[in-house]
Amino acid sequence: MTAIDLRFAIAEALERSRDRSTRLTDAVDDNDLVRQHSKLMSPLVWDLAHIGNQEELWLVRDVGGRDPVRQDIDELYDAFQHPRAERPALPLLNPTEARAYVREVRDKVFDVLDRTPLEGRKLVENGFAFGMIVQHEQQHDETMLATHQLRTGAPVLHAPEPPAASGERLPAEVFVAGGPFEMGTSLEPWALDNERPAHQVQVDSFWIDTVPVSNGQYLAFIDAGGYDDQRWWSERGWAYRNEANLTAPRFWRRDGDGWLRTRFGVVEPIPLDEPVVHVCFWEAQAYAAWAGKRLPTEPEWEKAARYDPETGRSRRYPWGDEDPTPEHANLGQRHLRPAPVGAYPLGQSAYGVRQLVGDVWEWLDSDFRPYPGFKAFPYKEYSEVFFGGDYKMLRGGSFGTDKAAVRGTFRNWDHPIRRQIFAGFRCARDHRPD
Ligand code: AVJ
Ligand code: FE
Repeated sequence: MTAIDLRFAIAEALERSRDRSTRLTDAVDDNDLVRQHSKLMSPLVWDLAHIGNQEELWLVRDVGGRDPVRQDIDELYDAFQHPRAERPALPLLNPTEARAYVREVRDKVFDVLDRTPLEGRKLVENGFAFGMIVQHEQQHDETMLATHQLRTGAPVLHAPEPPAASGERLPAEVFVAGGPFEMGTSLEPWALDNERPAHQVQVDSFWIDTVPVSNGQYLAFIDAGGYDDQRWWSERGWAYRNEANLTAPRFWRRDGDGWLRTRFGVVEPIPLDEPVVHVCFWEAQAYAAWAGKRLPTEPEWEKAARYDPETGRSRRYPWGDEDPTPEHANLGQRHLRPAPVGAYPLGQSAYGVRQLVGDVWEWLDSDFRPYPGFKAFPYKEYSEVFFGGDYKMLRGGSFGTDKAAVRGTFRNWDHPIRRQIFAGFRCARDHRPD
């Protein structure tokens, strides 16, 4: 890519993320922007100014070497200074001020982008710092989308329906032969520190589901009394099931003999063929045990997603090396729900596994740890401070993840009890030749 093409691609990605932040914050009134819709989330106006503040810190001050725009507010928007529950009580910028702030920062960033050579310094090589900030904004946009899902009231977001299932009869699972594969990346220019470096990993033979677990399958687990049967739950999972009195995915409620769910303000019957979403790790793990299976590990997921057994190479995405298009995956909030299981035939992996990228994040039975040779870059607070904590891995992105913020190597993590994120799962099992 030439320097001009790279600058153009950066500008396009910056604008796409800002259009999305604007849509998510303009959809509600000022009252709604400053309110806390859930203790788990920040007020939307905090996310907006925090997006601007990170952009100011990295692109205006560090990359651009410019004077601060608003040094006085750094502390308010430092996620490590104030837990989410405290944020509404802070003297935050009001919606008008926050909008003016992100605009002012962005104007300076476009000027920095025009004048900074995108080489010579690791932080800017291949536009990395700009890519990091694009991903940061998109990550917060997905968080804001989750806040929208938690708010009550009439629908304010609208989008067309996702594509239908392809209608083919797919095998329930595929076999992945044991052997080494290359996990992670040393080449992907905008990959974040925890995805690096590329390294060989030995994976034993396993089977993995062709598609994510559907609402219909999950309902069978509920109907079989799965929530009341301790056999399927791990010790911590059972304790949390009891503490939180879990009986169904978040946002579901009983309606006579059936169930309804609320999705961005719309109350609707549960679509049986759609991947289940808004379950925590413990629920995913219990379902898998009930089904006689288990959750995949992170190396298994990445091998099923990236490895091409014909060439022995790991691809950038399940379908190959091309960037995602709307035909490959349900990404970018183009739709406000996952597509039915079996959709996106063009997005399948070399093994024929579908919907690994997009639709729902997938819970995995792996903890968040660094790869061998990991180096924090450019700051420890993105990944390093979370290694070894009480987190489970999530892969593949959801319908609310932008294409800039997910890849075959992209690693996400969250506490195993979290249910407001757009996470589901698929199952795997050991290969037992006999
Ligand atoms: C990587 C999605 C877990 O949103 O908590 C945003 C990303 N880090 N701002 C999060 C992040 C700093 C992070 N996750
Ligand atoms: Fe952040």
